Amino acid sequence: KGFHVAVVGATGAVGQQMIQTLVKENFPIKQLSLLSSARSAGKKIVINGEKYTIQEAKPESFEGVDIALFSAGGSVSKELGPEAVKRGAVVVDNTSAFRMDTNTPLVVPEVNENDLHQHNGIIANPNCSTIQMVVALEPIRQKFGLKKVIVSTYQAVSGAGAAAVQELNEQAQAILNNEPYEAQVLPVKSDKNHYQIAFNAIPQIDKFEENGFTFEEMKMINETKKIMHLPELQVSATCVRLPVAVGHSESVYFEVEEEGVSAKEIKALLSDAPGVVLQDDPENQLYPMPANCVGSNDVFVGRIRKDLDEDLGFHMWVVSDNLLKGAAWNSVQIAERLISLGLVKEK
Ligand code: 11C
Repeated sequence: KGFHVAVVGATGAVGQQMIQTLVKENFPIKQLSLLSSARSAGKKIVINGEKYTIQEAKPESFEGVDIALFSAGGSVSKELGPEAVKRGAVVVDNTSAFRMDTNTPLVVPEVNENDLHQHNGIIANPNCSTIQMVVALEPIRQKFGLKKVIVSTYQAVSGAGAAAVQELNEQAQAILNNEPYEAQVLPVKSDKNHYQIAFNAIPQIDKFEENGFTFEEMKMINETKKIMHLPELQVSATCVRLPVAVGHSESVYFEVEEEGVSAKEIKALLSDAPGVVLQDDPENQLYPMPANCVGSNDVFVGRIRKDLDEDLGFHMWVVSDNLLKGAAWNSVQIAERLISLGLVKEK
């Protein structure tokens, strides 16, 4: 009894976390198919004492699959997502392939779970930096309205994959040893230039668009409007990569619609919000930091304060494990909600 679940991209940074999350959450699994590119096929991994061989992902791999979690890059999702749907699977896709399609729901359960009812076989999992921000903003929107958001991010290298984490580690070691090290992965593997990330900060995540924003910044802008159902919301983002392995941080400035709201009211709201942990006690130097958030499914919020000039404006600091709430946990959480809502059935 249970579901036939497939993980596509099983050897990647997010895929590994998806498998661990399925196990940790006791997901009702009848059969687990671990799929990847041909390059990683044949690798063996042990889960709960049971040995699994990674198979190459092909259209036929999805025969009998109920739920397919994809995190193997946009082109794999574009090619194989519809093949999985054709064979009766519901796809939760953690790439940007379908996020902005009008007939694909883009879901963060704490914010827009009801959108799951509109799915046509594929549900998109948003970008990690968007997810943690909207989890923190949604309770504020519900109570006080939301007019404007300006976010600056401090993002971990694991967002760019396992190779980027390796680059940071090796490069830091090389620099400390006074040895040469040629960057090849960051800021963007497929872009022209590569820069040192160790002991540095790089204001480029993903490639630049013609408007001067990067694709990561545009994802934060467009996805936030879609998830929150606020097409008119003013959003702007600056995304920066830091030499942190796991855990994205964000400085978020937002303006509410209601006048006269206090920081105390925002704190009270967030102390009780789903998926949020409030860590805000400046007197005792309590605020969220990535090193303390790794391994948790929650979104941590602190440094909440009212702007000194703008009555509607507030600042907050938002941190979360980008591989969990930003990716694997949000995907598994979507799958859990699909089951609870009766939107996916065992075959
Ligand atoms: C990063 N946010 O930190 C990216 C990774 O669209 O799911 C996630 C890419 C995505 O580099």
